[in-house]
Amino acid sequence: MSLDNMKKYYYEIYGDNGITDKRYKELETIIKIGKKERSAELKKQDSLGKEWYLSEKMIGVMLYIDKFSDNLKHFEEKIDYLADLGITYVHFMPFLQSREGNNDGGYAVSDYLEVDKRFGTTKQFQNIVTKLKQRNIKTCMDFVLNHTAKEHEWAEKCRVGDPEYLDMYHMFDLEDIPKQYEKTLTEIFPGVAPKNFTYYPDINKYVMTRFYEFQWDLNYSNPQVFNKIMEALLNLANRGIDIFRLDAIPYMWKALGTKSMNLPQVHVLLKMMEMIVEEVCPSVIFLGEAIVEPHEIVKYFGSADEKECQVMYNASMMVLLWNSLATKDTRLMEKSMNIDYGTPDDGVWINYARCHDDIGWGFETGIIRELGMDPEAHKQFIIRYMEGKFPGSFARGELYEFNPITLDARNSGTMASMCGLEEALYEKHPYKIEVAIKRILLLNAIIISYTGIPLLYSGDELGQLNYWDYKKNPDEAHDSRWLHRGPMDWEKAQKRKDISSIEGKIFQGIKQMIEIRKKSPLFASTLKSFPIDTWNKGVFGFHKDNKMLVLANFTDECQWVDAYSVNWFGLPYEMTDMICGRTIRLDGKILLGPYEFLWLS
Ligand code: OTU
Repeated sequence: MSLDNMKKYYYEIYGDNGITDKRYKELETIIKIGKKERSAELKKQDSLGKEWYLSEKMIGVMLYIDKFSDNLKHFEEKIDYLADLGITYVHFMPFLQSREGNNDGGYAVSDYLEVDKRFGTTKQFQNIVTKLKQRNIKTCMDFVLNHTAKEHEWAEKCRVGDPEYLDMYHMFDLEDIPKQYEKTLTEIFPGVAPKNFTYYPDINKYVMTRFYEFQWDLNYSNPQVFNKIMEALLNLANRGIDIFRLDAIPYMWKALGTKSMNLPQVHVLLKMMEMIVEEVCPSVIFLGEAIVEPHEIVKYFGSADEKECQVMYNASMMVLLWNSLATKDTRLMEKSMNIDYGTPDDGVWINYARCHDDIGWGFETGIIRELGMDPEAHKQFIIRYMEGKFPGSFARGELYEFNPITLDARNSGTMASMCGLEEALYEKHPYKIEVAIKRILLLNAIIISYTGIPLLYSGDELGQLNYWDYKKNPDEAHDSRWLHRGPMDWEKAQKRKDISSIEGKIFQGIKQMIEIRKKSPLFASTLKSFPIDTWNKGVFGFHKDNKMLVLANFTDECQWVDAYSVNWFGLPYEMTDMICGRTIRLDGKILLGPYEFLWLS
């Protein structure tokens, strides 16, 4: 494959001039070195291509090295635990060298090539990657490419006016341009890090800082930034990384007078990146992190002949799952998930219920109105519900980025606490405990069975509760996302084999579903899911062609589903639940207990 198209794009966005010529030559050298340094073993892996990501065997877990195993050294001892659960890819949260003090959980990288000393050494990481490969577990790393820590060497050189580094960030002498930018930019962390620029009196300059003040936005309109980031990426790829989670991609390109989000140039950058990966390390894939409107998210899969990311986060499904639990009404989920935004056949969704971030309530407001509800009132309801303040709420969470003027907010909390386990344990209420476990398994049942790659958030497989102690840490107290970033409780993990324990019920329940998934091509990402109107708003249903039917009761009461609502998709007359072996006839009525789900084939 040639890189002609990449070159064409490069000159298109950087202009046809002497500087571009120079930078393009540099990039060619970076690519050449990348190819040369790729080991024979990795080249062998490359020869098998990247279709592996479509397999039903893909099951991910995301974890913080320090929270999970203290450090890399101890991580090795924990691989058995992950393998026991059935995990086939591990997403390591940011672990590269990051700044001291608050570093946004590692999202303020100060060196792209070194592992943070807090976690261990680069060599230890290398060893882990090899160990994981031996067990057929893929390695995914967070690649923070929209910004670096202000302590990164590039930023420090830029700060002192080194001409080579001057334009690597968005730095201004006067306030006029920042002011113009502010007119159209939105605030990402309006509470903890308002505004998008920071003034540094020591250098008398304004720097674009869209996230935290210490996260300086890279300037991708400078080809040197693209080159340096590609150099780092290829270097890491050659250490055996299989999946790069590309952080905050919507923000990579900035332009005055725009929201500087999802701009067309971002797509050009990603296409170029993908072309380079195809050339150097074709078995590597990109997982794009773009928590934006669904019609914008799908664009990050790229086009049929020019790919961008192979995998994207299914943020809508995540939000809709929680909405269905809180409202006991699955219509918004069914209708929203039925919208065809044009996901390409080989574009795969990461299906997840919780992750390290907050939950932002992005809904299709048109559908909410169609259902006779007011979108604003509805949002207020869900925010308060997940916080645990709405009367009758089982959830225990916190607000994130609460805006006292608009009352807008997002929510933080662990899966178990937001599914009612925290409240139930506090009340020592056996029935409530059982029901909370059922909710947890229900969410997992959907993310494991719906087309895509299920991604678990470490700790959720044991029903880990909120970590309220984060408030004692001054670097974290202001950011409620730390509520669901507590340390792994290995004592709880010990109980996972005992199915009379809460941990055992959750862990074994999830493990069983993963085992079933991995054995059946019905769960491959090539087989699409289609949500169904079950004529019962409490029950979510979907089918996969005429081969599989899933029914899931999102209420705490028994529900009947009229088989006629689902039996006209060419499904067989008699189907068996893959989980408990129950046989269901698709005539008459199907009874589902509280939060019960059926995987029928
Ligand atoms: C990401 O999230 C990470 O997931 C966060 O943990 C980081 O703090 C952040 O980037 C900065 O590196 O706004 O609320 O559309 O939603 O990039 C989380 C993408 C975020 C953004 C996303 C960002």
